[in-house]
Amino acid sequence: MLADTMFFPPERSTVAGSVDGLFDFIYYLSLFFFVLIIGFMIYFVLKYYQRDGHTEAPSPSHNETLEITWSVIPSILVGVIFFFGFTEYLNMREAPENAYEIQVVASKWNWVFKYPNGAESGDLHIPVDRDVKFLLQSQDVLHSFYIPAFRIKMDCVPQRYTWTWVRATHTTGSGLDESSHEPLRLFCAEYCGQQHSIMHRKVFVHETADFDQWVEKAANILENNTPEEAGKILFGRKGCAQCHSVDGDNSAKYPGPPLNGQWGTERQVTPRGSSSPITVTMDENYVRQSIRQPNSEIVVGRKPGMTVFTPQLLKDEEITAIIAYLKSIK
Ligand code: HEC
Ligand SMILES: [Cu+2]
Repeated sequence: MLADTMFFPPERSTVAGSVDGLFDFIYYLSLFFFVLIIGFMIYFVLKYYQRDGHTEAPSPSHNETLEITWSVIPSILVGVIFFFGFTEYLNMREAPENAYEIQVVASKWNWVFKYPNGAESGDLHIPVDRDVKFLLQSQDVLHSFYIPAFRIKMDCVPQRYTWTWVRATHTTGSGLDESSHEPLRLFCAEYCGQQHSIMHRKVFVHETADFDQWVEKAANILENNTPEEAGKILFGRKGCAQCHSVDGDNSAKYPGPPLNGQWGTERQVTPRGSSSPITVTMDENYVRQSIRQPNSEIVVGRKPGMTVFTPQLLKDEEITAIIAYLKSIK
């Protein structure tokens, strides 16, 4: 079909087929009328243009048959589009009962996914062939939760809840090793400020058994791993990796400085409200402050823009684990 070959990734949810069907219907209908109307226009121009020896015919004032035809046919077509669009919209609005519920919290410029057992992740993980409801929230401005392969998109609105749901039809791979998956893409589809373009994440669709195992492990990162390993997982899940490279990549792709090989080194920072930089050392308290109050001191040569990680977003024990990880990366 046209929609999923030209405009979208392959269909991966139960609603994708009808969304694309309606898209294609509207597209081909428009194409048909475009060709028809332009065709008649060209034909009339050639037939009736003003030239020597051609006398102007009086312009017709009224043609009832024609007028009824051009009112009734489009009305029927618009009615058909409305019927299919509206029934599918209603289906997409209301999640089936007993859907698995994932909370989605959008913020500038991060996504957090929270699962019923307390697990949290930065990339989205869902089971295949199961209704999954997303309860959406925003901590600051309008964001929009958009997964093209599922053909779902819904705004995340500050101060209120919105929701959408999906039933994925294909897994993205098997096992818990993320490198054996070909994840789908999730985007923020509402321009939300300076770093809007980093608000994209991966979507993993698991076999049911794999998902159960994943969500169980994810709920207990700190218990099931050494602090260093837990810190590495959190660094990815909490969105740090979107803004900081750990391989020295200092390009504009990453708004924040690279964080490998920094432990114990000195840097120049400008305290808020001051114009003269001071020298600080990357140690435990500096990292903690960089996370809790990123705008209190700005690294010289950088712009403010780091997410403020409140204790709800990142617990104290999690900062400790991230510190262990930062110490370990050379
Ligand atoms: C939205 C992008 C963004 C995210 C997400 C982000 N940071 Fe940052 N970070 C920055 C920017 C930009 C700076 C430099 C400006 C400043 O000093 O605040 C920075 C600075 C830092 C610094 C000081 C670096 C130095 O060389 O002195 C540390 C440490 C740090 N971030 C750690 C983290 C950790 C840990 C996380 C995840 C919990 C994280 N950041 C998430 C953008 C981000
Ligand atoms: Cu956004």
